[in-house]
Amino acid sequence: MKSIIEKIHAAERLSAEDALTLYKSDDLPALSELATLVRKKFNGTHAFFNRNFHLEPTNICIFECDFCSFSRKLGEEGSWGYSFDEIKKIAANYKDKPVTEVHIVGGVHPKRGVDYYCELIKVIKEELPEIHIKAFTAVELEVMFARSKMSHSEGLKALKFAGLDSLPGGGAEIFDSEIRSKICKTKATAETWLCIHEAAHKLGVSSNCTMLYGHLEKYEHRVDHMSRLRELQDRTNGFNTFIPLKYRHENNSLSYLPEISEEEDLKNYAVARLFLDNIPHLKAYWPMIGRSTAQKSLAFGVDDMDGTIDDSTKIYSMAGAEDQNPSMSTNELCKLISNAGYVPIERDSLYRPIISQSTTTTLSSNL
Ligand code: V47
Ligand code: SF4
Repeated sequence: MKSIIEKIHAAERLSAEDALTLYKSDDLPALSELATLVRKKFNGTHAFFNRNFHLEPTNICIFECDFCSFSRKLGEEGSWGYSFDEIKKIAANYKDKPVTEVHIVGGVHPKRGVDYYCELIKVIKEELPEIHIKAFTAVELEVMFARSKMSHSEGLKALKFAGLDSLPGGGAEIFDSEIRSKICKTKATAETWLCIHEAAHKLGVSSNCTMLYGHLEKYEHRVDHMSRLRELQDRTNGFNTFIPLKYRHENNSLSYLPEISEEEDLKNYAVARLFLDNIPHLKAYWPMIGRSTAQKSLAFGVDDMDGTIDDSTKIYSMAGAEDQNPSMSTNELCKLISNAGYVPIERDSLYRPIISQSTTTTLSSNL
């Protein structure tokens, strides 16, 4: 541990072995102190949030990931698929609201190709021309590109032309092929996931990255996963933020696994902050981890709380997350952040601060 602490103080890169040693340590106060040192180098005392909503156009999916509580088969009870008219109405609801981002992910539908998704983007941009569209996991993209007989680069160019602004980080799960084959064996491989994000970065489309943890994987697999992300980031610098996603165990085929403890969640955030020395932000996605742990995570390297959400996502509530109708006002987000000792900053999707009248009012009433 001593040599790792020296490396961190000297801003030297940690090895995979160092990360494993950190994972095996139970010294949470030391991990908190070290991760805070590094988060302050990246982001000072700022902690970010945005005003966003999610759109999950369908939960119909050709895959059967063991950890997924969200997907249904075509025609199965509980499945949904919005028409373009319905999507237009959802977007129109936000016309007078100061949201800056829509996050679009869904099931991998058996029939839809690139043209469909270009049209979907256009429908939203007609209603909300200024909104940042962060859409489609690499898993969805692989299938839609193959269906439209397009290369990764051709498909991404078409979506970018239609108005796609960035990619979310979903679908990465855990890259190790043995564990991946046990929890989501038929969907995009690790290599494909990385290849699609690399192609996006080369086209100037930045993205996020995630890691699903707390299921069958071991610490070694998490370190391998983050090593592959760090290596790609060295080459492209296209990742904005890393989002660890804790496996939630209700209503899916891995429900027999217990969920891991909050201490393990906080440790995971700290190790990620210390190991991923080239990804500027670390996000605690509060609808998945819960508000209380998200707030604590600010002392373990996290600098981003995601956003207001507006009760627009089902992925985590269906998997047993505490918030069954996730939504937070900017006031609540600011309070959560300032009560943890950080300065709340509203950001856009590329982490540029947004200073609006309402943020200034919220900030001054919370500081
Ligand atoms: O890829 C599915 C995860 C992801 C469960 O980019 C589960 O800003 C835990 O990637 N327990 C999709 N996790 C969501 C996602 C995301 C979320 C928030 C922000 C961003 C971003 C991206 O959700 C899937 C999978 O890893 N997931 N089921 C579950 N039972
Ligand atoms: Fe489909 Fe995504 Fe669920 Fe896997 S995680 S079954 S790809 S919706």
